[in-house]
Amino acid sequence: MGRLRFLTAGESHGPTLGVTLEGVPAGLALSADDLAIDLARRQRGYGRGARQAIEQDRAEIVAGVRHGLTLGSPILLLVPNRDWENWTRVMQVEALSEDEAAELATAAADGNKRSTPVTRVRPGHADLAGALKYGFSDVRNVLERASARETAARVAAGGVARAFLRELGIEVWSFTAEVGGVAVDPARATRPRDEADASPLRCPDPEAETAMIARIDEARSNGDTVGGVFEVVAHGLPIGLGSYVQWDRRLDAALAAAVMSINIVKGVEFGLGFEQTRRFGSAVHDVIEGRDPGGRWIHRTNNAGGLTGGITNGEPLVVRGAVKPISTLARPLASADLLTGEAVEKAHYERSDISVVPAAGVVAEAMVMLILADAALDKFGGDSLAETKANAAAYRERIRRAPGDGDPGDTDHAAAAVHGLSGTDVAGSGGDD
Ligand code: EPS
Repeated sequence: MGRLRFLTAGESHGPTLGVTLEGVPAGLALSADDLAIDLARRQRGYGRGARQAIEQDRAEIVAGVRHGLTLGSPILLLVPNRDWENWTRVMQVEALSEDEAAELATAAADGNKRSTPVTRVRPGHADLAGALKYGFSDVRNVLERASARETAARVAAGGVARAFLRELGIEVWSFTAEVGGVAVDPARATRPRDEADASPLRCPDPEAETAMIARIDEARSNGDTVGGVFEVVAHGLPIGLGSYVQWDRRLDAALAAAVMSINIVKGVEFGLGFEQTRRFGSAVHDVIEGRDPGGRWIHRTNNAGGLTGGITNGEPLVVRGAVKPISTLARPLASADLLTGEAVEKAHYERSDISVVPAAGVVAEAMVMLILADAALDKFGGDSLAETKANAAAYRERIRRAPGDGDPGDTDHAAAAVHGLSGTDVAGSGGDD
């Protein structure tokens, strides 16, 4: 990310999560209520765990906004952990006094799980590698940050990106495409977007959703967990975000990294994805039908998922993420003890979710929106929203016309012929020196 940057902080049971977001232009209307919508969507979904009954995530805007408008300065958002009040001693920021350490030790000896150092590492979690890497003897020091609770901060930041992208006519949403091997059938995906979003699994296919719920119930009754696939879709993207000229400017690469960074995601695909490898080229590539009277370029299909050569091609962006089953199991797998190195019958368990595919989709929306906002700022610049919007509008107007029709934005030889200039002169005329 270049123009838009963000970093989160916070432990799952610490006082608060936080995120600093820098690069948002001045003049964007923003309120805590706007951000609360996606935060609530992230908490929902059939198969979520008991923690979500404790939390009511809300981001407090503590910097970067004045009188409801962004200032162009870093935006700081805080999402307090309500559960913190149950963990104040275990997660205390200050060094423990002798009395406090003794109090924790006594609680642990009395069987209080929270107060007991975690040493039975969970297969599939960051526990073992994290503890060894950082030299911890209590895995809590790892799991508090490795927990997907951190994604609430990302969703808060994603809400800012959503407000910005809306100003540019770009909308992003997601749905649950698969749970435990049960997939949405596009022919039965009849629910309109709002209805799908409000359904238990945020799923457009009611029949598939019923079968997905049965898979989650099956997992729950076996003390198990189950994964799936989400799909994120972005509409309203102009042709030309990202670039083919350098590896780190390819938008598909940035999006894949962003989605892959979500704790539970194990794979990312665009459009037809891996299915492309099983077909001939003639059954994969999207025939270009030409420009419609409104100046929009039409592809017959969207197998590429809205990106060709690392650049948006004007079709909807379609990104899917593979969600692994959560690694904290109510019926824990066998594992080993970090301190003794010996096998134990059961890994650590406190509480967990059974399935988080709908929530992971909301987090992926946030990550996609942050990357798209960065790409839009890279393309259109602007220190104020008005400036960004004017630049974006001028660009959209230009690409509605054919290259070579004399538009000052054109730089190729056809344009040079119209202007009666040499290629060299045109290249020079496009610069601002
Ligand atoms: C999460 C909060 C966590 C977990 C979950 C994500 O809360 P707690 O640990 O207090 O139950 O429910 O984290 C994991 C699935 C994990 O493996 O770490 C949340 O708010 O999303």
